[in-house]
Amino acid sequence: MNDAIKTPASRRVRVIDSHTGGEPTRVVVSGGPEMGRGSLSERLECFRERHDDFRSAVVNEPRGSDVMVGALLCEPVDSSCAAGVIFFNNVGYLGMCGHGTIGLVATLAYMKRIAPGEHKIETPVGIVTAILNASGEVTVHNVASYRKAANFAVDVPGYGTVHGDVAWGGNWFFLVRSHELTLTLANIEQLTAFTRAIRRALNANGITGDNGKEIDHVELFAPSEKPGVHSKNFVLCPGKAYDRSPCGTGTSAKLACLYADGKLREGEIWRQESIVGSIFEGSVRVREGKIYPSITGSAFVNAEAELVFTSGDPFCMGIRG
Ligand code: PYC
Repeated sequence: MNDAIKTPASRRVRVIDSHTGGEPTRVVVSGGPEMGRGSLSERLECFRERHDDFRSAVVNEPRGSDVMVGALLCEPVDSSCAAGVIFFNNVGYLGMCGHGTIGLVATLAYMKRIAPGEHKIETPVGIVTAILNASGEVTVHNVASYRKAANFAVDVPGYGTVHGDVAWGGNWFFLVRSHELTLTLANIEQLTAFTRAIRRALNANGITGDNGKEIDHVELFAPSEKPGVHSKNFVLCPGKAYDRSPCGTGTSAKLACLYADGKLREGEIWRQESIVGSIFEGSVRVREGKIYPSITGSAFVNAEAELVFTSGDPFCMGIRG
C-alpha cells in the first residue's frame, strides 16, 4: 500500500468520466499512484503488484460498477506522445482499449490539453495514434492485429461444440463463428452465460493467446438491422460485464479475421454495431504484411468528480468480487 493510501483522509483523486457508444471510461487525471518512469508495461506491472487496491477503489462499487473502465493518465516515456495510459477494469488490467482511447482523447480535448489533429498515445502494448477530428469524432489507429487460429473447435459444457477464431486486437478474443442466440438487450443473461461458458471452456482446455495469455474476451456476431451497418456484436469483457460499445479491440480482431478470410479489402469500411445500438466504423491498412485496424467513434464527457478516500470507510478501496 502506498503512503497516500495509508492516510486516506487526505487523499483526493480527480477523475473525468465519459462514455463511448454507451461504454464508460473514468480517466484518473490526478491523485493516482506514483509508478516511476519505466515503460508503460513496466508501470502496469507495478500498478498490478503494488497498487491494485487503487484500481478497485476507482472502478468497483460503491464508486464504480462492473462496467466501468478506468484509464490512469501517465507521463509518456516517448515525449512525442500526447499522453500515456494504463487501462483497468473491475477484475484487472487491459493491454489496450479502443473505446477507452476514444474516451481518453475526448477527455484530453475537454481539458484543452489537445486540439483537433493527430496525437500519439503510449499504452502497455505499444503506441497508438489517435486523430481528434474537427467533428469531435475520434479515429484510433490501433496496434497490429492478427488471427492466431481459425475455426477452432471447443467443447463447451451445456452447449456442445462451439467454433470460433482466436485473434488479437490489443486484447485476446474468441470470435464465435455461429450460434443460436438473438443479439438483443432482452437476452443479456443468456448471452452472458453462453460467452462465460465458452471462456471457462477455453481456460479449462489450456487454449490461450500468444505467450499463454488468457483469452479473456468473447465475441458473438449477428447481422445488423440498420441500413449500411455490416454486423452487430455482443462482447463479453474480462469479468462478467459486456461492452456497451462495439469494442475497439474486438472490432480490430474482427477486421483482422475478415481481412484474413478475404472478406474485407484494405481501406474498405466496416460498420460494427454494439448490443446497445452504437456504431464504430473500422478499416484496415496493411504495412509490411501486418494488419493495422483503424476505429472511429465518438465519446462524450458526462461527469467531473473528486473521489474522496475517507478514513474509517470499510469500502473505501471498493468491493472486490
Ligand atoms: O473498446 O477495446 C475496447 C474495450 C475493451 C474492453 C472494453 N472495451
